[in-house]
Amino acid sequence: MQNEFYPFINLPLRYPYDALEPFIDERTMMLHHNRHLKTYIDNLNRLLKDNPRFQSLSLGELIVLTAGSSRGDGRDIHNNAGGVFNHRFFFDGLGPYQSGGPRGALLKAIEVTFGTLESFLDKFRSAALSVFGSGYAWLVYRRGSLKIITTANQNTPLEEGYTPILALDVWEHAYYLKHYNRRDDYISDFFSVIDWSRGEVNFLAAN
Ligand code: MN3
Repeated sequence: MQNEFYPFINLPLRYPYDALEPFIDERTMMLHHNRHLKTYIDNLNRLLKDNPRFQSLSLGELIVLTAGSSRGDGRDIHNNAGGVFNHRFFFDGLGPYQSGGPRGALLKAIEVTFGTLESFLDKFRSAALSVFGSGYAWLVYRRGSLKIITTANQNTPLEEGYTPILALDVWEHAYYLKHYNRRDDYISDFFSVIDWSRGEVNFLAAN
């Protein structure tokens, strides 16, 4: 990922806003990237401008260093840096519809951990549905094994020592325009636009 250091900029997506149609609509992608993510980036830059001692830290270092801050700029830096990391990671893992699922080493690891790809997708769906309020479902890797976890709000797997492989944003803004409150339908659409080649790259880098 580029632009890991202050000042942060809202990098363009790897694909046009309408590339995920009809699964994720153009307007949702535009607002999600150009309003929601942009706001986290602007807030983070403003906070770091006021806290120069943090300016030399990478995005990941900022998240880990401020984890557990319950108030003040530390908490705000954590929330906004998490918002930047999580959205970038989520968007980067999507792509135009492809019929293929995971392949190679990642498919093998999924089958070892979850039995079958279908079983993994079922468990991932359940985890994503279980997030109360706002947050994310993740496929993560640590010490040789895969795991499904959820994080609340803009917390990230990084502060828990996990390497993320795949992310799903289940904040309502990610699906409300198309699906209203039906998160389950959105999860089905998400499964159609996972760019598994990105997951494979993340998995190989984590090993
Ligand atoms: Mn979001």
